[in-house]
Amino acid sequence: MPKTQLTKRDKPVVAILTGSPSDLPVVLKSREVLDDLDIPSDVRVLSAHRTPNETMQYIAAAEREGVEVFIACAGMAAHLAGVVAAHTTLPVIGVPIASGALQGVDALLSTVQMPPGVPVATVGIDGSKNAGFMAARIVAARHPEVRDRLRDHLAKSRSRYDSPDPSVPGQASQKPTKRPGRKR
Ligand code: RP5
Repeated sequence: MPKTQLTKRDKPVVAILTGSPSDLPVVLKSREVLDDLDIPSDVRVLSAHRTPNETMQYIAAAEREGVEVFIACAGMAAHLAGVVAAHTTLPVIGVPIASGALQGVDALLSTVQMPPGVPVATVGIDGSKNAGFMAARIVAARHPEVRDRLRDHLAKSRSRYDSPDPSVPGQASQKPTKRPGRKR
C-alpha cells in the first residue's frame, strides 16, 4: 500500500486517451472529476485508426510509469478502448462519444461489445464524468485516501436532498405531487 497521499502533482495513475481533438470538450470532463478528487491524470489524443503505433507505444509506456487505469474515449467506429484493452491487463473504461450520423449509438455498441477476455467497462454515451468517477473507484482500491475523498463527495451529493426546497431548481419534485387519477 503506498505510504504517501496521492495528489494531482504526482505521476499520473489514470491515463485518458481520446480518438480526436474534436472529442476533447467531452473528454476533459473526466479529467475535471479526477482533478477535483486530487488524482493525477494524463490526457492524450491518440487514435486506434490514425495513429496506431503511437497508441501502442503510449500504452506500454503508461504501464511502465505506474498508470493504474485507462479511460479511452472515441466516437463513430470506436475501437480505441478495445485496442487499449488488447495491450494491457489494467482496467479499461470506455467512453462512447456522440458524433457523426449515429450520434454515439455506433460508438456505444463498438465499445461495449467486447469479446470474452478483453473487457472494456463501458459508460453511457458522452459519460465522461462517470468514467472519471469509475476510475477514481478503481484507484481507491490501492489508495485509501481516495476512498475517503469519494465518500466525502457522495455525502455532499446526498446533502442536496436533506432539506428539499421547491424554490431550488431540481428539488421541487420532492414535494408530494398529485398524480392524475385514472379515468373510469
Ligand atoms: C473517432 O472519430 C473520434 O473519436 C471522433 O469522435 C470521431 C471523429 O473524429 P474527427 O474526424 O473529428 O477527428 O475516431
